[in-house]
Amino acid sequence: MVLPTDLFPHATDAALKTVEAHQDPQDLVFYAAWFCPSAQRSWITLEEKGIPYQYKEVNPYKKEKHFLDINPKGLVPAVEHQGKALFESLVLCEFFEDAYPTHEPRILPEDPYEKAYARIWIDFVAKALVPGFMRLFMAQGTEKQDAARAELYDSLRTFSAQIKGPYFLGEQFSLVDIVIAPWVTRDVIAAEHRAYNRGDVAAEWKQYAGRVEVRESVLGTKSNPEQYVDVYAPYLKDEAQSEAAKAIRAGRVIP
Ligand SMILES: N[C@@H](CCC(=O)N[C@@H](CS)C(=O)NCC(=O)O)C(=O)O
Repeated sequence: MVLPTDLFPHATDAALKTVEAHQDPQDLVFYAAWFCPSAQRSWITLEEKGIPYQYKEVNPYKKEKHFLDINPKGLVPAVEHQGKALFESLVLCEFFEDAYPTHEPRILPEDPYEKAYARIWIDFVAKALVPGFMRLFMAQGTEKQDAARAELYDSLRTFSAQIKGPYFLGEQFSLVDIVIAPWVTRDVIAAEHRAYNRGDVAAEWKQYAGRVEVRESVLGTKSNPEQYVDVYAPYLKDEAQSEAAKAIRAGRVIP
């Protein structure tokens, strides 16, 4: 078994090219792990907006002191902006929007109602869809896997019923799309190991997922799918020891 501390050390494919293009020192240092779906959200936002950043790869499982000084929770993603630290993927996405107001496109609507509406669905992704995918990955035995898949499909159908198209809010590629994009990128693992099928969820979901996964910022932050296998193998055996996996197992909210 590959221990989390021995994970493949860096991004590959298109994501590696993006990393290589962001090695020069900048005001904004982005600490990420190539395999991390949370980090990919913030990374997609940086790429969408063309914000100058320096990419630094971290293995968050090593809990090195330098990184704990930046994020005491020891989780990626995190940033240092003009020497000050911040973390939490969603907070970072909103920080990029606020701290770089001239960098288009906006990822949240300007209108207060529309913005609040977007946040309702961002919250839904965090509370229903992400734990739903993780529970399906971690479920052992046919009965539990069937139940987890049915629960995820229910949540995905609730989400899909609100997709305006082409993206969730309509023409604007928004933070709602960004928070679910890393899981669209990884749902092939559920397809290969847990009988998940986009088309079985809903035609709207299949079409939407197909559009999100080919967005340039999503492709540009994606590593070779083969490299994700080692990362997810322990989840599929319910042996993962990440903070998120421990929380799912204990029925707690993901940290
Ligand atoms: N709520 C956090 C979650 C971040 C997170 O769980 N990151 C994982 C990698 S995908 C991590 O750093 N794991 C290290 C660990 O669990 O010890 C966020 O959205 O930024």
